[in-house]
Amino acid sequence: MHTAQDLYPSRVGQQEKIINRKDPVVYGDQQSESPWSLSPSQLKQFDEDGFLVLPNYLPSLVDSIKNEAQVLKKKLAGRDERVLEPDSGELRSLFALHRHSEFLADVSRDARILTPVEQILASQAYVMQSRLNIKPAFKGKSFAWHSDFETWHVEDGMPRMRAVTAWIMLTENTPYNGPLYVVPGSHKKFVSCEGTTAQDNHKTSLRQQKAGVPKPESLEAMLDDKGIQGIYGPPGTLVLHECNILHGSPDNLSPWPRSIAMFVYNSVKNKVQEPFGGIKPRPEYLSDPDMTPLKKSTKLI
Ligand code: 6CS
Ligand code: FE
Repeated sequence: MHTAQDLYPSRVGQQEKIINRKDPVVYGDQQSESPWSLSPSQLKQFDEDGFLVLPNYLPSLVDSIKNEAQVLKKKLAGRDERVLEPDSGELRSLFALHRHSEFLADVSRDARILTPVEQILASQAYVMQSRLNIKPAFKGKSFAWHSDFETWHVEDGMPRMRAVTAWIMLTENTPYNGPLYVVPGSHKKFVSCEGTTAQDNHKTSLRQQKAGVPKPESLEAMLDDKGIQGIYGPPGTLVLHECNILHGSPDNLSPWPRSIAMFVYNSVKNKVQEPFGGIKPRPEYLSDPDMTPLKKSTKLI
């Protein structure tokens, strides 16, 4: 049984409601000498919008990440880390990049990424989850509107909103190839969703999420208020994405894949507990129990 107070109850059989965020967004605003620190205006933008786009930030890593992804696809053949598209059976996502590839573990520690992440979190961090989202041409299916934090809280036991996702565009992200839609400012609200969570929900939710998806009434309230913004950019663009921002993406109807590599950084001060949804913890490839703080690396620079 869970003993910690649940500040963000969701899928615990109650009526759906929208509540206020109870945690800071930017935990510290320290400026360091580092060339990769965010400026005060970038921190302010992240605080207000819940995301920040750094166009063409890591172009030199793109080809190496793509090559490594090909190796990992083979290495992980037949394993649960590979998640398939709902209809076509094409590869949709590949999880635990940092656990199966030294190179991608190096990318996760890259000072160009970890400096702004630690700045926002005002602490050291570890990679709780990493994945490749492939969004294959024509066959890549949508992701329903959701907050990542909602899932990590209910299914993984992440207690507070103190995590940031950094994702790197591996192909151009355009309005046509199933881009990410975000709701700017939505990270300051929390949709406490209806329903409950089935054991092993993750076996279906990664192909098509149903639990933890707000009802149309809640979505209308959030989207009408704050609007929708698509995130576009050339390969090598880095996006910093607050853990509770409402987001989703449409099907890819184009002949161009929309592939990204994504690393979820949880603060070491935000130790995961038992899942708040009363289910057993998800497998390690979805929520890494190794909370050893990452050391920034300049190896790839
Ligand atoms: O399950 C997860 O951890 C992530 N994946 C999906 C499809 N939704 C919630 C969260 O972003
Ligand atoms: Fe998500």
